[in-house]
Amino acid sequence: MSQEHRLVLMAHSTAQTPAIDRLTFHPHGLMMAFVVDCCDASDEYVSQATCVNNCNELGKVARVEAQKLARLIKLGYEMRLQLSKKGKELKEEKKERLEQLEKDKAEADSVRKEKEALKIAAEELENVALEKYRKIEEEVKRKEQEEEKRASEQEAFEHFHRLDANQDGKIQMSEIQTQQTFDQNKDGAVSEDETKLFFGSNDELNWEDFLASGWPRMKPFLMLDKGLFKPPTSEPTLDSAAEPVLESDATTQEEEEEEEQEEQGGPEEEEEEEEEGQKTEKTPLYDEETQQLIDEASKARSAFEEADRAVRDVQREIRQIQESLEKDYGVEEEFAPLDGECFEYTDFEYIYKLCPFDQVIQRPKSGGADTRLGTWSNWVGPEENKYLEMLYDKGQSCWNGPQRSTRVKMRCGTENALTSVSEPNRCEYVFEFVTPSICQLVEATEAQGHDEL
Ligand code: MAN
Repeated sequence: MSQEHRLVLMAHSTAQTPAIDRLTFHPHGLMMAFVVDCCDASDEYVSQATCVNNCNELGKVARVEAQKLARLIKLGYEMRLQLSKKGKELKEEKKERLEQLEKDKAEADSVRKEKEALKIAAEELENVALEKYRKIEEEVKRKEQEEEKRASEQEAFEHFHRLDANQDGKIQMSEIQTQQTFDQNKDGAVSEDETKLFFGSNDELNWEDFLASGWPRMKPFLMLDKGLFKPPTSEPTLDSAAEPVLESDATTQEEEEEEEQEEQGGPEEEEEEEEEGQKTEKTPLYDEETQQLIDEASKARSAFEEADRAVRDVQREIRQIQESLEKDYGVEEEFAPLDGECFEYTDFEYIYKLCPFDQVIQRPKSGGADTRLGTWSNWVGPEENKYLEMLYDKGQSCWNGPQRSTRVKMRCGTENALTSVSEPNRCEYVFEFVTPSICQLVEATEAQGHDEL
């Protein structure tokens, strides 16, 4: 092989798997050299290539680099030991906390049970005391509904008489046609077709038909009109409003509208006043004993809710700790301190956020919603060291594609950092994460890639 380009691996994170395998020096990673190898040149003779034996230079460069890397790896490894120690401590703390929480849970359960019994008892007493008030309330409500019905009929009655211009007790189409309000297409005239909506198959409407079908259909037109005009300046009485209004041909549209407004404004205001009067009547004032029972029941309810919340809080914490204890933080717990931290990497378009053992997020720099690129699944590195790669899956679905997922390749380094992000396939992301947690010491000879030296 002539001018053989050989990757000289300076260090291994494990004997088998290169942790530092990039062609460039990365601030967070470790270095790897790209060497034109004519050292010894015995293999180059085969291809008869011109090659100067550069063993000495290569040896020097390689030795310096190897020493540098060996130092970094050693430092990384020492950090890993610390992280592992911390991870083991965290695990112990979690176990202790879990034990405590199990006890707290038993206690919280019994408090909750006690508070529940007190609440049930207090509510029973409250219920009995409130029963008589409920009957009063029902009666008030019934009266209110009756009153509403009466007021609505009264309003319909007033309009019936107003529209019944010839006062024959029936409303004819011609009487409706004088009312501009019903000019639906606004062509200046109320056509027969436009009146049909109110008459259905009838030629005229008597009071019963008007109340049952004509009025409910007319009311929206009158209300719409009402909203268009100025509110009345004088307050008409119920009596004057109830009087049927005979409209002469000479009445201008404006006058008609004003009259209409006055007619409708009067009774409605009266209704409001009546309602207000009923409101005070509606809220029953409880007698002292009942009020006391209500207060006691309220207190018992609050105490129960508090106890219930306490149980749920303990349960939540137990679940979180159990989930955490089930996570694989490495054989020596060396990855445990990463849980709870997040690391960012910014490219042209996005800020990527890796929260180890939790989730991966993509945030557009220009603003907008985050996209979940996956949640923690498991370690998926090669058989000899599964801790070299993490998988985050079940992320947000890709348009017309799979659910997003992210693989995180772990590199040895002396600090934790997300050092690169790529999307080799649409919605499949590959991150590189540098961490001391993956650093492992190797024999000095293994760190020398150049076997000829
Ligand atoms: C977004 C981002 C990209 C992804 C496309 C797929 O723009 O999540 O990373 O490739 O959606 O449609």
